[in-house]
Amino acid sequence: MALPITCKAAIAFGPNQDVVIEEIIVAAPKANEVRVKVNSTAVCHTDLYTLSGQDGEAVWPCILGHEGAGVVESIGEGVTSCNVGDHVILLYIPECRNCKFCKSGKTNLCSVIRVTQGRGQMPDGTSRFSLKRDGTPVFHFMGCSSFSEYTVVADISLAVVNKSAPLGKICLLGCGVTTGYGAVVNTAKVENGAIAAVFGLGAVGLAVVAALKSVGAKRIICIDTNLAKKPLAEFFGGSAVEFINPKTDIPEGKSIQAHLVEITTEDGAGGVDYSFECVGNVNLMRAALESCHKGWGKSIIIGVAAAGQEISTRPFQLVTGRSWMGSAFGGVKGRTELPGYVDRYLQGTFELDKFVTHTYSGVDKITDAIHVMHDAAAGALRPVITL
Ligand code: NAD
Ligand code: DAO
Ligand code: ZN
Repeated sequence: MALPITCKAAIAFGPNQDVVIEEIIVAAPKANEVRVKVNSTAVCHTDLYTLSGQDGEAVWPCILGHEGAGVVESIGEGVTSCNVGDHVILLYIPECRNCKFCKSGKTNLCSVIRVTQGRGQMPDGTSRFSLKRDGTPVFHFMGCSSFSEYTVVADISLAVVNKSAPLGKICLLGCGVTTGYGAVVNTAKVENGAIAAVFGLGAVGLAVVAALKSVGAKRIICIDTNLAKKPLAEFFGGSAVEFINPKTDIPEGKSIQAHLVEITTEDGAGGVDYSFECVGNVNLMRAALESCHKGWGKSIIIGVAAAGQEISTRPFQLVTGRSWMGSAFGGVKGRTELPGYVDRYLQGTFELDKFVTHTYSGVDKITDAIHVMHDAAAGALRPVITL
């Protein structure tokens, strides 16, 4: 029988405050739960977004972090999908293989623990975390809480992967890189020879660029307000990349969508075949949709906008054959598909290393890693903290 563990974690006490490193008690896993010794975690823009108070669903105090990988330390009653010592990637979209969503064959949005996960709880409605100093319960985050030396997750929220893969790299498969890649191959289903536009070149947008290259896109038009992203786009997308800084490269008074339609016009009509919004800005979402070609253009929303924001366009944009779609975790079913992504990384056919721009050691450094994500000049894609 597993006992409670005392360890350190980064606690988010409320919006717009630095996380605080505290000792916590991590309870033993209950039935169908797994306790994981977190080896590595990255910081994703979504952690910052929650910490900034824009996420209406956040519950405080909580332990953030959702791009994590580690080793199974103990398992609760009834767990058959993993064993102590297995190497795992944490999943913020679980895969139960049994709910209406999982069985539909149409989506990766398993919903069996959605309600409690959204409340920062384990599936039984309670938390496994508490502050050591006074016993205050601490909420979970996105079913993962990887900013802790140990975490407890539902057994359906783990992908068991090849033990020879470096956990400090494959933790990235828990969110941003998989999301960008999956949005191209699963959601948009981009074909060889396509013309695509990518708005925003963080880790998500650059993963979109890499995937577009891998499927043979003919033109990959990358839009970012930070010129420093140009060489990165060229690294991931090669010679198909064209870079546009909307602040400097577009004539005064002209919209980015008008510019994109103009530079892609052939036989009297223009627009990209596919566009991807990877920022979380509703104005860019509109621009991305309106950059699409009449008759067939597909625009995929990946960025997460602040709570309460709305998108708009003229409905005639859709009547005339453009599609507006969204993608969560790239449509990827984590337990089934992530082991294959890890194997492709090990074979050298899937890029992860270049996304790791900063490395830190120890849970105390999570604050530094969060700060580096806020510092545009640092050019951070993903800081990875080895716990
Ligand atoms: P990031 O902050 O690292 O990257 C955003 C990029 O957008 C930066 O390069 C920035 O310079 C650029 N940018 C900002 N404003 C711009 C503008 N007006 N025009 C052009 N470029 C602009 O973020 P990230 O980690 O790559 O995440 C991107 C978005 O995707 C976030 O909103 C995140 O929450 C979301 N996300 C969604 C999913 C999903 O499953 N749908 C998964 C992971 C992340
Ligand atoms: O099933 O209703 C649901 C929600 C599932 C979570 C999807 C979240 C996707 C985007 C969040 C960004 C992740 C970092
Ligand atoms: Zn399910």
